[in-house]
Amino acid sequence: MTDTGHLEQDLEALLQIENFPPPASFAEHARIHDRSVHEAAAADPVAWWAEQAKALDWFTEPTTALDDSNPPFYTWFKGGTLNASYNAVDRHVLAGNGDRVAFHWHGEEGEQRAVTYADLHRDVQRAANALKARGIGKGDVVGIFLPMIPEVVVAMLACARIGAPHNVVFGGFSAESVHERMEVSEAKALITVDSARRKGKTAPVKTTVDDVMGSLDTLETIFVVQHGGGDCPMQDGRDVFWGDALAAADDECEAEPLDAEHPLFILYSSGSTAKPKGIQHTTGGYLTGVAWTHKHVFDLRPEEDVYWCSADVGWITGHSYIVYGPLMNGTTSVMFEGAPDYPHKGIWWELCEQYGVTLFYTAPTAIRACMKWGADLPAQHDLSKLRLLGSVGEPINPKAWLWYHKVIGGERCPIVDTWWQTETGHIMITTLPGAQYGKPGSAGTPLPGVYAAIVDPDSGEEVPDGTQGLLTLTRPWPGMLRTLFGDDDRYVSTYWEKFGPQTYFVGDASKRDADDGYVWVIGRVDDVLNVSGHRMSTAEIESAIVSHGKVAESAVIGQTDEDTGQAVCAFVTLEGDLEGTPDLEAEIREHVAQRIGKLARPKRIVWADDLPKTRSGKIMRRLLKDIAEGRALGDVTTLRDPGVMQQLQGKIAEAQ
Ligand code: 6R9
Repeated sequence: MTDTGHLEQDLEALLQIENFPPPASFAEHARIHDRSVHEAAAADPVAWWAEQAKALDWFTEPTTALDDSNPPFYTWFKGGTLNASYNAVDRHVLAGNGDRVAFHWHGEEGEQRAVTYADLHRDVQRAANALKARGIGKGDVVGIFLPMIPEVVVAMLACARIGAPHNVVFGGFSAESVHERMEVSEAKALITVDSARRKGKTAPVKTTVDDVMGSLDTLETIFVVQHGGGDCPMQDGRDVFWGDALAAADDECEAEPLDAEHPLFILYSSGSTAKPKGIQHTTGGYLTGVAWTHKHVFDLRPEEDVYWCSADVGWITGHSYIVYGPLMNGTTSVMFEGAPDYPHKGIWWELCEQYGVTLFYTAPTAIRACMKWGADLPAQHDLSKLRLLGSVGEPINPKAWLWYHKVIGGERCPIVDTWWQTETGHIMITTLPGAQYGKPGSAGTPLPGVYAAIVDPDSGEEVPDGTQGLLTLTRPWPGMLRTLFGDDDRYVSTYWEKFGPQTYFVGDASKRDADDGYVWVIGRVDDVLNVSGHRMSTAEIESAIVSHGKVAESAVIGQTDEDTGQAVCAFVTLEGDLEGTPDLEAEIREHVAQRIGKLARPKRIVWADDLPKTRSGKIMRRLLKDIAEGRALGDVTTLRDPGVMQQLQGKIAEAQ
């Protein structure tokens, strides 16, 4: 029998196992061995979190842990002042750890840079002074649109040092998305790059940003990091090379003492309307949450471990578990510029071997891609240093969990499946790896200090164990978002109206096992898609499609997809009697890439003469999903014109 045959058989056998207790070799040395931490937190959650806040260096100690007098506008650690960049860098240098590597950066073409805490300390101070020199100060929003290079960390920490909230936009988004996010956040400066490298090709970034940025008068400065090379026109008075600005800047910049509630950053995320939400996080609570979870969920030993989170800094996972969590704890991390399949499909495992990675954190979609590429690629590398694996972004199917466990983890690494959101700031539901078993497909239990309930959508009452309901969080936690940038009303209506100001509405369906309280997160209940662990809004993609001149109407659904979890499938009706053609399909896909970014391009476009609508004119996306996924149709009698469905079914049959 082939090796693949053996592996299939082994995985089938593992599928029979329900629980995977921490391997003895791991549990012996783990930071936490039992559930006593959960119990200690339950005795007084607020006091317990206040205790964890002591892991940070405060300039002034907080006086009140939680102020819940005006729900849902909760505040944490009032009276305290601190600085995120001081906690990320200065205190490690002051403790004599300046020579410790913060990031082993690995470039696409194999370049290597070891960035120490002392390097960060120097560059962050210079960068902070460079920002100040351009009139940027406390409270001014600074946009960051950079690839995975060490400068992105320096830029974020420099903003934090002077109290300028950063607004990072994922490098895969289009220039138009950057423009929109800079406009709505009234950004005063943008830090971007000349060009970005992707799989051996170099794409201009600065020139595309220039094409759309002209009309923004709040934006006074564009800093340009020179990285990918190529032509880079600079506008007099507005544009400055990052390297020149740092070289000209003074190398000392005291970290500004900031109120615990001072906004550290805003990060735009997709919601159920076309307008992205500016999720706003603060300093004291957020840092407490990311520091505790990073240390205990990953069982981190900063002196020994080499940690790698494969996300992009442009997402919340990057903010919390590439930048702030790891740096709070003085971690040595790997940062990789490139894609998982460039220069070859074994590059991740090559890097794990090369840098001696011990803790590895990635997304199910990446694991599924690696499964496809075959177990012989990781087998070519020595992965024996790995001792813990993590997963985030979407539910992990048991088969992928087991493959990860067996092929990457060599059956000796616990897997932490971490459930959380941009809004929650840090991990909320998972297992503490030395204390709880892993159960493939279930994230685990709420962490100490975190409280969840699964409720009936109508009554808001808790559903019995084993029954599907809506996931809610029932107590405030320090890393929670504080509002949506400039839009308190939308903050309240999105998260706190459905079940009242004490119950945070998550937007995910879930169920809980009776015997051990493990939570299974099933997926979104709103019009939010999850493609390769990236959150996107159906409304946002629809409005991009409809803005194409030949399109009359569009409905977007997330079609279940073997590789990416969900894939964007768009039903499109055209203007007049235009006919759908492959060229037009390509045009629409390109149009969406322009408007939002490549990641939002529909994988599939279905030409429709009409869309199924209720009598009140609402598009029935549920029916479209049934059609796209080849299911029998449910009740169509509420439709204004049930004939539409037959026509669509005919189209789908034709295409297959
Ligand atoms: C961190 C992050 C949040 C949504 C969330 C849920 C899904 C994330 C998950 C998971 C099942 C996990 N999600 N982690 N579902 N198991 N371990 O991904 O933030 O981009 O805001 O997405 O992702 O649906 O509500 P974000």
